[in-house]
Amino acid sequence: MKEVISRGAQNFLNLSKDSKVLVVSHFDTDGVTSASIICKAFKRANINFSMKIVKSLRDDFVLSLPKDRIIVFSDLGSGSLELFSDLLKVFVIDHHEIKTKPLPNTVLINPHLLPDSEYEDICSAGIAYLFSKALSPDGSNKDLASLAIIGMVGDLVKTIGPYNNEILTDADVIIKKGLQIYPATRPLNKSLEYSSRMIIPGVTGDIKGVLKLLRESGITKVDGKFKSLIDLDEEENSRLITGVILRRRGLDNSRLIDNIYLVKFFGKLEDAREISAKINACSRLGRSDIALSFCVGSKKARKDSEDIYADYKQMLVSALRFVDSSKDSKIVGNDYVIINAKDQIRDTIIGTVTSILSFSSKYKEGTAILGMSYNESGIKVSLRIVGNNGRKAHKIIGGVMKNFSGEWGGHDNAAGCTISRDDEVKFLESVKHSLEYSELKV
Ligand SMILES: [Mn+2]
Repeated sequence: MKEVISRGAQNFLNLSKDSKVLVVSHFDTDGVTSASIICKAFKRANINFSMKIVKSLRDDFVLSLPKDRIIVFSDLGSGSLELFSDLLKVFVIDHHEIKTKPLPNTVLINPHLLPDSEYEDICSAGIAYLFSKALSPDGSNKDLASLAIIGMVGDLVKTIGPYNNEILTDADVIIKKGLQIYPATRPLNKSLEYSSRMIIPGVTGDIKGVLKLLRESGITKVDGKFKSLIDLDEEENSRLITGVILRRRGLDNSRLIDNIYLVKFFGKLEDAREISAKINACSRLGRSDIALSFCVGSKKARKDSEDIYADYKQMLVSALRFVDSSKDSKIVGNDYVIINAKDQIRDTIIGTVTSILSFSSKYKEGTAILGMSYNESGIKVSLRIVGNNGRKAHKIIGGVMKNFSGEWGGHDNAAGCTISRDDEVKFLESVKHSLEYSELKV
């Protein structure tokens, strides 16, 4: 792949002298950080380009792309290779599944091209970084490695091989092992209260419980403020871990302690997960433009992203409250819950809402949580499976979607699809049947 990257970069530099470039990137953290790396590297190389950030790569969008430009896709494109035949020249920087062979006009840079024995899960921002490094061999793009780390954290990359190691070595990053609450760089009372990724019963969302846990762990205020996770000494840290484990008895604690990536951002040490969460919030509320400006270093965008992030958290709280209180929009089965939120929860956050519910201690292992929200043209459906009991989300959605038209995709624990609004009732019946049937098999 080294070869493919360096040849691709040379090829790109030659071709972009004579043609304009359009970059199309995905709107999640990995996509936006990829776009920001590409943006900075292209500016430095004096490349004439414009940029579009999209929620998904729709066929009609691909077919409407200008035919006289070089198109660079990042964090998407590998599933649409056969649609590029009318385009001038295409570069795909992506890590999603490759569905068909690339056409002669397409340069595909994707870790799935690595032989099985060398396969490494490199996120798109990581590949974009390696590509940017190849664009200027003098090393002037090395500062972009930190953005790749944010993409890596956003996409929960787990396998670290030679490529990811190269990125980690180049980046200005500090890696610490610690409790998976975040941000690790802010006062603990806040990160414990809002720790939606790792629910601590009696603590998450409960400020009294938070203070009790801190008191028990012997963590006190210094200058009126609680220490942050990364500032704890060893003893405080181990007492806190004990307190958390006691409260999470019976829950899956295998990922309780994991790597925490700290990167320099705007001159300050930040928890990569928090930057990722901010980017994500901007994109989900339709402001990927702000997320991108934030990543390339705009102070104004940094402030704006902060405000959007606050709104976003508020929106999630209201959405969860809606799920809790609304009776007519919920169907509760033995091993499944269906939330048909219609227009009460935004389509861009329904996936996050079902994820939070699946991480909470509310539902038992194996429960299928299905959320449905209206979007501009149809209904967005998200399915999550609590824990890991062998029930496969993508199999359930894939099975149901045999009888409906619309895009779908996913993996073991999470899957989703979009359907037409006319199919709402029929889909509900069909998915209910499938969830009841799939629970019988378990
Ligand atoms: Mn990605």
